[in-house]
This record gives sequence, structure tokens and C-alpha cells, in this order.
Amino acid sequence: MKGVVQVRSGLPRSAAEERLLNEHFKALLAADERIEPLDWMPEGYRHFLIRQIAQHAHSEIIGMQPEAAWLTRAPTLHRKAALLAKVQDEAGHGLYLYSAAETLGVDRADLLDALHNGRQQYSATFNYPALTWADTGAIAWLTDGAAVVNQVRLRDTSYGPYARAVRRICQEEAFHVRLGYDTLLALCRGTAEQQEMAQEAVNRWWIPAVALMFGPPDTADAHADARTSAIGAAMTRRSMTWGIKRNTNDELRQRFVDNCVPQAERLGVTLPDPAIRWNQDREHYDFTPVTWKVFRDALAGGSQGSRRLAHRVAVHQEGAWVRAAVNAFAGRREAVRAPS
Ligand code: BYC
Repeated sequence: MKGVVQVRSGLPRSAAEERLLNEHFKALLAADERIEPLDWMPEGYRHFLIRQIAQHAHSEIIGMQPEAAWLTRAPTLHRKAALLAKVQDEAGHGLYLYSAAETLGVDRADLLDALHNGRQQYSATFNYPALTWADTGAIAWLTDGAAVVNQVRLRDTSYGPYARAVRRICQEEAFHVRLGYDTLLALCRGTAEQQEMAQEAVNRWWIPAVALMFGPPDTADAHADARTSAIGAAMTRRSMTWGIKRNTNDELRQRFVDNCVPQAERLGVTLPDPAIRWNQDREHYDFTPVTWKVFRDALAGGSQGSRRLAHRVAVHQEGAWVRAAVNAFAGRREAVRAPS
């Protein structure tokens, strides 16, 4: 079926042609084939993808900050080397994703502008502070653990460049989760003070992970802003019809909790939710539902939002000379290659 209809968007077309292209797009989705950059796609699909991939990329690069703050204070050389590799991986994830977004016809500089001006969002998870070394463990175990659960399903997402970027990201995230678990395990096997440090970090990162990494609840409740939740539900439905999302937010959240409980038991930490218990009938762990109130409180709960963005903007400005050098080099290479 591939290659039958490959068009550049933006060309004027008749309604009949549009219908044909739309039918072909739907047939590709139904056959579970990937949509590639030169395939025709509905504008809504393109916009939805740009929004999600950009938000994803922004989260990766802003998400470097809480852990990076501990690079100069890592307890050993090995811990520092591993954390450095992890933080650099997050930068790489941002790069894969900005590249994937660019295949949809947007410019990386514009996306970064939108992040810096607050027109596009990043995950509010990373507005929470990393107060002790143990937070690096909790972030990697819980937020990367949540990211893996979410993104393993995005490997099958319908847009080819996004799916391929996510596949690579997942391999690296799996290492991050192990690293976080290992960092916490060392503390949990240490002194009473170290165990307490691990527990407090888990207490701090549980809600940002369980509430924010999976997005809002699937259904409206008494605390839902009716308009937002209706729009959210409609967007989830469209996203699933388009094969972008493969599971609902709450399905993935449940999978995450089911993964975490036995791991927490092995670590010897308590997940800060008294409602967690095995439910034999459902064959899942029960936990306090992430209602709209829980979600909104978590969105507002991080204290570092303005600091994260200000730091990001300052780093971008400091890096202007690197971008100028790269552009100058590319220009020189073009000039050398151009026939005289
Ligand atoms: N924070 O869009 P909706 C990582 C907003 S980083 C702030 O329907 P959806 C890592 C949302 O913008 C990778 N706002 O949510 C890096 C919208 O508001 P507007 C993170 C949020 O699509 C470093 C409104 O709520 N992973 O792994 O159902 C170190 C309605 O939400 C958040 C991805 O990005 C939030 N968290 O679900 C460690 C994966 N959530 O725009 C680790 C790809 C929602 O209407 N992304 N809002 O004003 C996704 O799967 C989905 O976009 C999300 C959100 C699950 C994040």
C-alpha cells in the first residue's frame, strides 16, 4: 500500500482528491502501517503530533535540570559518571524528538521559542525540586519508570519518525530506571539516615510521577473543568483513532503502579499512598485515583517552574555562539561544494 499516494502538502487540491487522500490515510492506519513525512496527512493529525512531540522534547531537555543539579555533588566518581551519562541521554532524547518534529514542517528554533515564551508546555513533573542526592534515584526510578510505561506503547505510534525516535529513547530509559533503582538500593542498604533520605525522596516524586507523567484522568469528575475535560477526552479519542496514543492515560497509570509496588517492597520503601493494596478481583493494585483535583494540585505543586524556564533561556542565550559557529561552518561547506 505504501508509495501509492505520496504527496507534498500545501498544493491546491479538489475536494474529490482530498477525499481520496483521506481514505488512503485511513487505510494506512487500518493496516497498521507507519505514516511517513511525505505521505499526505490531515492537518489535525499534523498539528496534534507537533504539539505532542514538541511537549515531549521540551520535557526531555527541561527534565535534565533537577538531576543535573547533583552532578557536582555525586558521592563517588562512578555515581557521577553514570548520572552524567543519564543527563546527557535526556539531551539526546530532546534532539531525536526535535528532529522528528522537523519532519512535520516546523522549525526547531520556533519550537524552542515557543518553549521559552511559554506558548508550548513541558511536563510540570520537572518543576519539583531535587533536594537531596536520593532525589536523583527517585527521579530515575519513578519518572523514568513512568516514561518507559508510557513510551513503550508510543513505539507503535502511527507516525514513523516519532515511533523510531521513541524506540531508541526507550532503550536508554530502561537503563535510567535501573540506575535509579540502584541508587535507591544503595541508600536503602545504608544507614538509618540514608534510608530516611531515600524514603523522603520517594515521597516527593510519587505524585509528580503518577499524576503528571500520564496526563489528566480519562473521565470527568466533580473537580473537572467541564470544558477542558471534554476537550481532553475528545483529543484522547482522536489521538487513539489516529494511532498516536495506543492506551488511555489511566490504563498506563495502572500499569505503572503495578510495576512499582513489588519494586518498592524489594527496596524497602513505602509508596506514599495508603490506598495501595492488591485487588484479587481486578488482578491489579488499587491506589488513590488521580482525579482532576489531584492532577491540578500536582500541576501547581512544583516550586521551580520559573527557575527552570529562566535557566533554560539563559543556557540558550549562552549557546548562541555555538549555533553561529555551526551555521558559519555549514555555509562555508556549501560555498566550497557549490560549482564555480
Ligand atoms: N505537565 O494534553 P492533555 C522524561 C496539560 S520526559 C504539564 O489532554 P495528554 C524524563 C496539557 O498540556 C518525557 N501540563 O494530556 C526527562 C493540556 O493543557 P493545554 C515525558 C500537562 O496528552 C528527564 C492539559 O493538561 N513524556 O521522560 O492526555 C528526566 C490536558 O492534557 C501535563 C512525554 O512527553 C504535564 N505532565 O497526556 C526523567 C510522553 N500533562 O495544552 C524523565 C509523550 C497534561 O490544553 N506525551 N498537561 O493547555 C504524552 O504521552 C502526553 O502528552 C502526556 C499528557 C501523557 C504527557
